Amino acid sequence: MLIRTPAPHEPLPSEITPRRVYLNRRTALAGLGLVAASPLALSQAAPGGGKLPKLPGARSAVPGAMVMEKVTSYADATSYNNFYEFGTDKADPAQHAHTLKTRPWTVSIEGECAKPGRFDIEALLKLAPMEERVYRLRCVEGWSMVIPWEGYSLAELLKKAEPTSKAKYVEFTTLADKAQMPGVRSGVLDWPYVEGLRIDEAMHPLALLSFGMYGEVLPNQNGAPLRLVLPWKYGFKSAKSIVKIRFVEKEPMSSWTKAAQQEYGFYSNVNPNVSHPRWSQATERRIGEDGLFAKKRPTLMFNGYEAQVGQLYAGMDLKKFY
Ligand SMILES: Nc1nc2c(c(=O)[nH]1)N[C@H]1C(S)=C(S)[C@@H](COP(=O)(O)O)O[C@H]1N2
Ligand SMILES: [Mo]
Repeated sequence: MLIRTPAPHEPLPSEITPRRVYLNRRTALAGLGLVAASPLALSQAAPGGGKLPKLPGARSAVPGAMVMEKVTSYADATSYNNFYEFGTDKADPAQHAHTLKTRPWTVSIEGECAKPGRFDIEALLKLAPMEERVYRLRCVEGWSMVIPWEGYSLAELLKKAEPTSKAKYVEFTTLADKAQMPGVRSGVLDWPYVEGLRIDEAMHPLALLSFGMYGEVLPNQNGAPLRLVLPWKYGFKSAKSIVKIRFVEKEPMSSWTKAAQQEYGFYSNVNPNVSHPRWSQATERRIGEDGLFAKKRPTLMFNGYEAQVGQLYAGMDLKKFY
C-alpha cells in the first residue's frame, strides 16, 4: 500500500527492493549471524511451518473456492507481508508480530442487527465447519500469491446477528494497540485500520472469514486470530486481526480511502483496466516466481473471480466506482 503524502517509511514502487536482492541480502545477513531463525529458513516442502497448532479444513465446495494454481510457499506467504500495525517494510510483520496477543480475543458485532453481541474466538472457531479454500490474493502494489486458507464464509457469522433492512454496509475494525503493535505509534495511517463492504459483497459465499492457512492457525503476521480474505478485491480490503463488525446504513470510510481518496476507492475490485493514478494494474508478479527469467502475469478482471462475483456489480461504472 502506498500513499501520496510522503510518509517516513513509505517506499515508492521504484524503491522497493527486488525480491531476489532482498532474499540474497537476508541470506548474506544470516551467514553473518545477523538474522535469527527466520521463516525463510523453514522447509519449502512442508505444507505449513509445523510450529503452530494444526487447523485442518475440509476441501470447500463453494464455486470458485479452489484455484488450481501452484501454491505460494509457506515461507514466502509468512515473510513478505503488509500489516502496517507492525511496520511498513514487507519484512516487518514477520519480525515484530510476535508481540500480538491473540488470546483472549473477542469480536463485537454492533449496529443495524437484531442480535448484536460479543463472540469469543473459541466460539467463532466452532461456529461453522472449517473449510480449506485456495485463493489468489492480489495486492494493489502489483504482486500476488496463491494461499490455502482455513475458514468459513463470512455470511455464516453475519447471518447469526440478523442484520436489519437498514444494514446496507458492513464496517470492519481491526486491533490498534500501541503496546502490542509498534507501527500504531507511527502516523502512516489513521488507526484503527477500518475496512468496509456492501452487505451483498459481505454475504457472498467467497468472502471468507479466515482463522488459518496451510492447515495451521494463522501466523500473527497474516492477521491472527481472524481476518477477512476477499479474493476479488485488492489485498488491503482483507482486514487482519478483526475486533469489531458493525452493520451500517451508509458507506463506511476505510482507512486507505481516508489516506488517499483518489487512489483507493471503496470498492477496490481488482481491475486490470483501471490504473492506479501512479501505476498500471494490468500485470502482476507472483511472489516466488520473481527469478531472473520470471515473466509478469496479466492481472485478471475481479482477480479471476468474475464468473462468481461479476453479478454484484452489474450496471455499475467500474471506472467511477473504483
Ligand atoms: N489490519 C490490517 N490489515 C491488513 C493490512 C494492514 O496493514 N493492516 N494490509 C492489507 C494488505 S495491503 C494486504 S496486501 C493484505 C496482505 O495479507 P498477507 O500478509 O496475509 O498476504 O493484508 C491486508 N490487511
Ligand atoms: Mo496490499
